[in-house]
Amino acid sequence: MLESKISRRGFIKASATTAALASAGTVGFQSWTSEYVKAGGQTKITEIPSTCNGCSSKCGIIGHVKNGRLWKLSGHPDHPYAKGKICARGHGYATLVYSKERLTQPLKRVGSEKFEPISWEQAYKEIGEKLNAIIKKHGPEAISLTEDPRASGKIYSPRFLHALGSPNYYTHHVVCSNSRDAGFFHTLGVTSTSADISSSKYIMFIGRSYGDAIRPSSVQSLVEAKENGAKIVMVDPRLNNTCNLATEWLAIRPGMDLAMVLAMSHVLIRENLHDAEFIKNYSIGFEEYSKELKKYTPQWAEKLTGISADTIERIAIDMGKAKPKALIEQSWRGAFGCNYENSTETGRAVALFNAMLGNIQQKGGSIITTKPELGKLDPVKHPSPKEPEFKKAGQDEFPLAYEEQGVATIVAKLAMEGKMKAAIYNHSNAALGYGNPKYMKEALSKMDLVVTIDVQMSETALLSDYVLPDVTYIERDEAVEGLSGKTPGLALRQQMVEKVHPKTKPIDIIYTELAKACGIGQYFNFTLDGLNEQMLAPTGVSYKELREKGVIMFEDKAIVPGTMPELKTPSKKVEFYSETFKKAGFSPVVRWVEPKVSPSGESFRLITGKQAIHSHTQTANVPILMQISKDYDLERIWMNPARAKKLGIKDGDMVEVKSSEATSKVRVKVTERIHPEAIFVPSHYGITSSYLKTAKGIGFGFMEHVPFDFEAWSGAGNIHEVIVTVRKVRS
Ligand SMILES: Nc1nc2c(c(=O)[nH]1)N[C@H]1C(S)=C(S)[C@@H](COP(=O)(O)OP(=O)(O)OC[C@H]3O[C@@H](n4cnc5c(=O)[nH]c(N)nc54)[C@H](O)[C@@H]3O)O[C@H]1N2
Ligand SMILES: Nc1nc2c(c(=O)[nH]1)N[C@H]1C(S)=C(S)[C@@H](COP(=O)(O)OP(=O)(O)OC[C@H]3O[C@@H](n4cnc5c(=O)[nH]c(N)nc54)[C@H](O)[C@@H]3O)O[C@H]1N2
Ligand code: SF4
Ligand SMILES: [Mo]
Repeated sequence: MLESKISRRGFIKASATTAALASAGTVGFQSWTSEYVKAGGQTKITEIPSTCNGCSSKCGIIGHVKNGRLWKLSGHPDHPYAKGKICARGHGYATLVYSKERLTQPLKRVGSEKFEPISWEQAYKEIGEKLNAIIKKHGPEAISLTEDPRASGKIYSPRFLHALGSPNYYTHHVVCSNSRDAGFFHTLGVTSTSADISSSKYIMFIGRSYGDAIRPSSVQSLVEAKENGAKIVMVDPRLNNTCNLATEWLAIRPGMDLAMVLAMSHVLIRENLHDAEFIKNYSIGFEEYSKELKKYTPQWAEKLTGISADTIERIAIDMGKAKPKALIEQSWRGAFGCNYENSTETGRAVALFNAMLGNIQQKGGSIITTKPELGKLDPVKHPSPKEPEFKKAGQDEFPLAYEEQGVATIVAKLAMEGKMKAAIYNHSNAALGYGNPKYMKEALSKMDLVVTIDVQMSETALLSDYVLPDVTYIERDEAVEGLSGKTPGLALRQQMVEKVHPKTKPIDIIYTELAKACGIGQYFNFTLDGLNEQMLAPTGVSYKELREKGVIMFEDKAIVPGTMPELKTPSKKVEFYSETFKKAGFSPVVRWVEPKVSPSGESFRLITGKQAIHSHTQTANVPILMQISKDYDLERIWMNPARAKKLGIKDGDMVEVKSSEATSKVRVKVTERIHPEAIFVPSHYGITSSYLKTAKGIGFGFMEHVPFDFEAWSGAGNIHEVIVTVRKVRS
């Protein structure tokens, strides 16, 4: 079996360089700021608590500001994700504020990739007129807005869109966790659980890598679990950088995780190791599911997964014995967030396996988190826009997708069909990262209006009619953020330095002013400070106090282990059998589903994942981070030596990667750390915007090879359903 063969040698080979990067504490910050900090005279240092924008974790940070310039950052000690530390991206990304390649003024497109600067007034006037003309001709349902939701965006963006009468608000989850979220939501009533890692005795990770896709506190909790003697099983076609902390690596065939979880569930019931009491009290439909599970034996799963039946049996039995301090971590994107036709069903099977262990709300188990009650704007003084009269586009096609997130790429499909006429992108590089870039480019070109709000000239901005320059997170205040977790809390992003470019504006101002130009200004008759005061009202925390502290946790409201909340599923219980799935035309109990495509002996499956020093496309142009990629050749694709040998490919060779969609050239890292069937493409290279000089041309554009597609259950992008061939070429 592959697992034992590669695991022993792979463990030894786990790269010291990348592991060191994963835990980097500081990046040389002083060197780049020193030229800005005026020497001599009085040095004034202020410390401002805020939140990082290096990735969606939004860890708490403290900005140390010297004479008005950002000097260094440290982790906020009270923030649950930071716990006093931030990662290398957190340090490096902050250099963006002083980058020479930022957007500095509003732009209007005047030709292919050609822009001219315009005033804010002109931008608002023209965008307002165009939006209103589209609404008049095609109705508000022809308008959409997509973003990576951050604290202010979450409030301002949907409000703006609803004021225009459109429900079409989308998030980036379509290429992140739409599948997992749909699977979990219809099973447990939440799109994700949290995991009480540090108290757990047996932890299985399925395609989730704390050591690469970093959140500082997650890494710390895993170290604690390891020190407490927990068993840590890593299921990944790749020996990722968390494997340094693992007790076992299972090099599964990509796309086959569902088979493994079904077989483990089969063993749990066969061995009578499931928590019958929990199942009786808190679930429905267990009988139907256990009947379905009879056929999913470990021997059946061995053929699909490449993991031996003995290993599957042993792990399921050991987890059953360790329950409730045993869990399959809820995962995020890697294995079943958005990748395969079977990903929603994998999400469901994982949630149900945890339920069978009875680990929900238990110490060392899965946690349904709690969040603080925040106030809303006073409805008399600040009336909310009416709920739009239409359903969000995509809801009919994908009724299982979590409604608040939607299926963002439906915008592109409808644009191709001539039904979507306007798209606003805020804090989103959808044209490069959400779907096949060629398809996205054509779709965007078919719309009457595309507006992008960004801090740099992203690929999406390049395809837009108007580009509006946001200030960076170092230069702005944002709305109050409610933190959900075992303990609920509050965090606040705050301005650290004066804005560097006078013509940039934060989105609360952009939406407020644009709303006026659209004739919907009455819905934005409040200030950000006023909003924050009202959001904080029910919490008993004053705005002044939150501004001073940056993070406030409500320890007295922490979840008490063992107390089961009422679930937000239709039955209010864990659903082993789902009427919702049945109504949507799917099997009400989880069944085995094949991935859409499979590699032959000659071809490979393309898979992707994070590197500790980059966040999607947004960090690629940060010189201090990209230099690490260059120094360690991190942009190379990974290939197994057995396959490389057959193809006459050696480490460092240049190869051509060919799929149904594209042909690319890139260098190879030949390593035993990858399953022979897979090619791993690190995220996120292949930047094509010529405005991003540091990043352009380095590495490989993964999404270029991904056919534009939707997973049938959740609408997710199916981004690992890609087959490629590889051959050696001259460099
Ligand atoms: N450094 C960094 N950290 C980040 C981010 C970032 O951009 N950069 N972004 C944040 C965001 S938005 C997200 S969603 C999370 C994502 O967090 P993760 O999901 O943990 O991150 P990924 O690296 O995308 O995927 C994790 C692992 O899944 C493996 N994998 C690929 N295919 C399969 C498969 O078929 N089966 C199994 N079992 N494993 C597979 C990959 O080899 C990879 O090691 O990271 C967050 N943290
Ligand atoms: N190959 C590959 N592709 C992936 C993934 C992968 O692992 N591999 N991961 C997927 C995942 S998990 C996710 S979540 C998505 C993420 O996809 P996106 O959410 O689109 O993330 P980015 O590609 O980083 O693009 C973010 C954009 O926001 C801009 N931005 C940054 N800061 C600000 C700001 O303060 N204000 C404004 N207005 N804009 C700002 C950036 O410049 C950038 O253009 O990518 C997915 N795509
Ligand atoms: S994990 Fe790193 S990049 Fe992400 S928010 Fe935290 S410190 Fe910033
Ligand atoms: Mo993500």
